[in-house]
Amino acid sequence: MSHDEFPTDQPAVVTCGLPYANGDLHVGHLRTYVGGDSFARTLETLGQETAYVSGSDMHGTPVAVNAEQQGVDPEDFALEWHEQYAETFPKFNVEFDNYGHTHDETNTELTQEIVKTLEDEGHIYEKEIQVAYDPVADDHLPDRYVEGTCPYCGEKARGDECDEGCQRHLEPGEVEDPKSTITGNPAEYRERTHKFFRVSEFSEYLTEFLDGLEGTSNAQNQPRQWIEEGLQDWCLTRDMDWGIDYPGEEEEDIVLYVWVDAPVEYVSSTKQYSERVGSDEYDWERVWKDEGEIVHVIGRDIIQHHTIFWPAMLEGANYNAPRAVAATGFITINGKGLSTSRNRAIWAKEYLEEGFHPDLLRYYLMTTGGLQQDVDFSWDAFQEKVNGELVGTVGNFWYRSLLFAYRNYDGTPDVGVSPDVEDRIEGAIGEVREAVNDYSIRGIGQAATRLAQFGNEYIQRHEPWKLTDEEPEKAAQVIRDCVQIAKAVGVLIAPITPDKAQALWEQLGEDGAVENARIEDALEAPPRRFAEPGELFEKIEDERVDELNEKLADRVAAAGDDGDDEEDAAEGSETAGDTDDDSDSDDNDPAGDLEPLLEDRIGFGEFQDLDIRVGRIEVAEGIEGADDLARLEVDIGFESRQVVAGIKQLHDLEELPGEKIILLANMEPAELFGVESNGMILAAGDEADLLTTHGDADIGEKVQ
Ligand code: B3M
Ligand code: ZN
Repeated sequence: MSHDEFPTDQPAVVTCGLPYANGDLHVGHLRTYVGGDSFARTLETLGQETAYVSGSDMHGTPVAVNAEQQGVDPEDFALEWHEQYAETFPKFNVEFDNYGHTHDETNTELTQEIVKTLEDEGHIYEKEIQVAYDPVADDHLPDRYVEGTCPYCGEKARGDECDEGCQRHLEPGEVEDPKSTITGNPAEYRERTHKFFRVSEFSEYLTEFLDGLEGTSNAQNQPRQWIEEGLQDWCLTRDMDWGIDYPGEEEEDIVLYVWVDAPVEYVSSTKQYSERVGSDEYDWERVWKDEGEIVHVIGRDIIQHHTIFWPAMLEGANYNAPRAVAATGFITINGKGLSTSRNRAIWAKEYLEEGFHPDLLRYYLMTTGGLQQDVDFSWDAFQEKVNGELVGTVGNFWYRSLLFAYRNYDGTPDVGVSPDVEDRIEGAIGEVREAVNDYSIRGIGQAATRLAQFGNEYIQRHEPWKLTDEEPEKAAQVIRDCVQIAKAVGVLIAPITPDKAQALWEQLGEDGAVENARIEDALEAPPRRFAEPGELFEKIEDERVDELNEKLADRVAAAGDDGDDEEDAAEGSETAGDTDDDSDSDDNDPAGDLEPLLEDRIGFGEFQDLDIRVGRIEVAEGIEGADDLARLEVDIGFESRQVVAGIKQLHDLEELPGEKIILLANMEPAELFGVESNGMILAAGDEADLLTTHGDADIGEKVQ
């Protein structure tokens, strides 16, 4: 690895955390895979030799538990999901150079080889430890087969991770009050011999490694604390039969811990790519054993694995060290944690079935928050982003400049680009370079959108339509500039919205694929002639958003609150940014799972448009057929309002009459389960803590 700015002379590999092959993909996954894809594509436009790889994570209890629940063989189960993932990613323009899986021969061999090297180098030893055991099921209970309390933060935890609390990796035997997830019985601890990796001996190496590590700040900083607290050695084996055998111990009923073979797939997948294209074109060994630039894009819940265990393994086995770890934040849906069991998720399949173009979601996910921030998805915000930035700014600029050029000049006017416009485009290219080196994918998108915004202002300011007759040369110049800006926006935005950029490319009469263009091509003249352009983005109408919101609300309501946590615990599809709504904030991240603050400020006038009143609940009762909804009658001074609120499970309805609450009174009426709602009760937190006043504010008073 070098520490030169991208592009460097060494080949790069961008990897993405492997999804466990155990359930449908959703927007939480997509955020990370689209992130890696956009980043790798941008590196390529900068001229950096890059491979983008990942694969399905087939082993471990996340797969075994789910397969067992369905009564199927874990291999068949995982392979089926793997195939589905391999088909789904390209539908979102996530184009891996290689997408493998951890159970194939390449990964099995390479994992065993690496473990063997670690052993030969003296980094592995055997130790007797206490492992959880279910006496009723007569089985050992590795990882997700056992649940209990985290010894560090006291939250409910899985056998190998504190998924709902401090997010620490837990070693076998650590979880307190262990309970079997197979039978629900208390687990016993029994003595077993296991293999350990001397991670503790790498503390100094890792401290230095972290000093040079690039990526997001959470990945650079969190591990320092773990090192300061003292690193524990890492148990490499598990008592189960689904997984990769410990080398030389094929007969034993233990396998390697899933987190040993999973990251090795990054290497295996790169190797498979090399073998396919030939090592002259891309040499995996140069990347992984010598001097390549390794960039890991992951969900923030697996930082410890990528900044402690994995770099120690690489170092111990004489491999190259990662250059960067970029950890993405989580996704919330309408401000609440994405929860697969509660069906509060936007599923990949569902999104496509709704007929939206994948590039719209890509743009939304990549530009809504910084990589490491949590991003909220709502259909309203999606509509706003698409209509405002893609339709209103980018699409509008593309269409109006190309149409004007086509109608008046049959294509690109035959003059050179103005120097100040060239400068502006160069500035945007500089912004993209900077963003890549900051691992800011949002910065890449923003550079493109801002350039389109500049284009719109430019055309508006110069009003070429007024110049065509009187000052034809000036008009031609303005349009020539705009066509160049349009092309530049296309080149810059291509890593984020590849299909849409390709469509523009074709409208401009360019040959080949925009994905093969280099960033400097943004300054190259487009072909002299092109055909009549069409509009590339379409507005999303309000009715469509209403419909989508309703579908989502109904689906979440139908899943009810009985979408049990146990199912969540076994689902394990939290690769790359899924979180359950009841997981607490990360100790090291003050913002934790809080919805990110909005950057857009509003004026006082806009606040005044909200008619927020003090009210008093008079009646509170359940709504038939709706698990979560309550019908309330609220006195707001002038009148009594009927309001539907999703608080049935969270409050004792009988206790509510008489409570003072705060109501948004001029909310558009909505009908839920046949009951009209005429306002919105304000509440905060997962338990719908109802807002109120504490002094003399009268019923009906306006909140200001
Ligand atoms: N399969 C998913 C997760 O824990 C896990 C990632 C492996 S990356 C090497 O988020
Ligand atoms: Zn914990």
